[in-house]
Amino acid sequence: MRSEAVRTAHSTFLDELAADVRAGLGDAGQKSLPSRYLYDDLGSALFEAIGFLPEYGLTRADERIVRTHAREIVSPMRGPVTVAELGSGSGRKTRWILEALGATRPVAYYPIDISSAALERCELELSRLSSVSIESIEADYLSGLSLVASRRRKDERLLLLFLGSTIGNFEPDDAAEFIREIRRRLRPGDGFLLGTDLVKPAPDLIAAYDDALGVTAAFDLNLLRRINRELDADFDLENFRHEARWSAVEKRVEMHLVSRLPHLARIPAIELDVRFRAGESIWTESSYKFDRKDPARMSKRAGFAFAGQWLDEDWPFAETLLVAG
Ligand code: AVI
Repeated sequence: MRSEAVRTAHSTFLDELAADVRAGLGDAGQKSLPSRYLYDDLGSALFEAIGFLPEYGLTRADERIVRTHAREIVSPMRGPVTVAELGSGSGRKTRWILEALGATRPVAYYPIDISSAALERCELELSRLSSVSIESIEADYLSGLSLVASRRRKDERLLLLFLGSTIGNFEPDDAAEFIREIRRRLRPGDGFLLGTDLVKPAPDLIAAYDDALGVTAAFDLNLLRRINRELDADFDLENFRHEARWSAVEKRVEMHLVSRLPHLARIPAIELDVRFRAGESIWTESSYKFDRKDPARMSKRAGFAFAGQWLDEDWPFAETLLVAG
């Protein structure tokens, strides 16, 4: 039964991947691929490694803020609390929030992720926390959140965590819609902790997304390797180089895979041949950066009120607490 469900899920995934690859590479104009496909098992491991790079301060800043201010962050949450997290990550940052809440009451924690490997890692990291019960939800963010919201008791508040500036990987309109969808699933008084990476000097941003060791380049190129594996394509990784670009106007870092020479790649599973000119790129990710006031502004329109903000000095980053109105 379970393996049947897994097979169905995998074929749905393949259909979506095939449609996205066709849409992104099949037409003239800027080629692109959705960044969510960066995270297969190897991609997720490479992203973990990125968090340790000296050039990429984001993950450490996010954890520093949560570690330093956990008690203040959870202080508006009175009574029984359920914590849900979109994207379980390694669980390292969440530990501080759960410890702060768990010091005074039992806490139920629901990490939500489409990757079972990520959920397992998170459970392992947090399994020894006393007074915290963990139940992993293997689902996309909004379905997982609906499930958690429907399960909690009437008297339980929900604290939703969306850390790591993953919101920055959404296009601005999609981010606004996503926050509205989140609000629809919450009740007045529920908390929403949103992590956002702030704008910083261009050279720091470029270095963060094009590190000297080449880990981010490997993370980016692995996307083509994944398409080779899943769709039987023949991308030659040697034909591409990774490039990070900063657009000050759009306030975003873009990751591109730039073709080094004119060539053709074949994707037989979708009967597509993709022609590249020298210098032509596949746009693989946008990472939007924010000003301090952006999180409250974006969330206000969705029905959240500002309840507090904590910043990191070393690597400009903001953790913003919002309360559903
Ligand atoms: C997951 N996300 C917030 C990362 C970011 O910084 O946009 C993904 C990443 N891409 C390259 N390095 C890290």
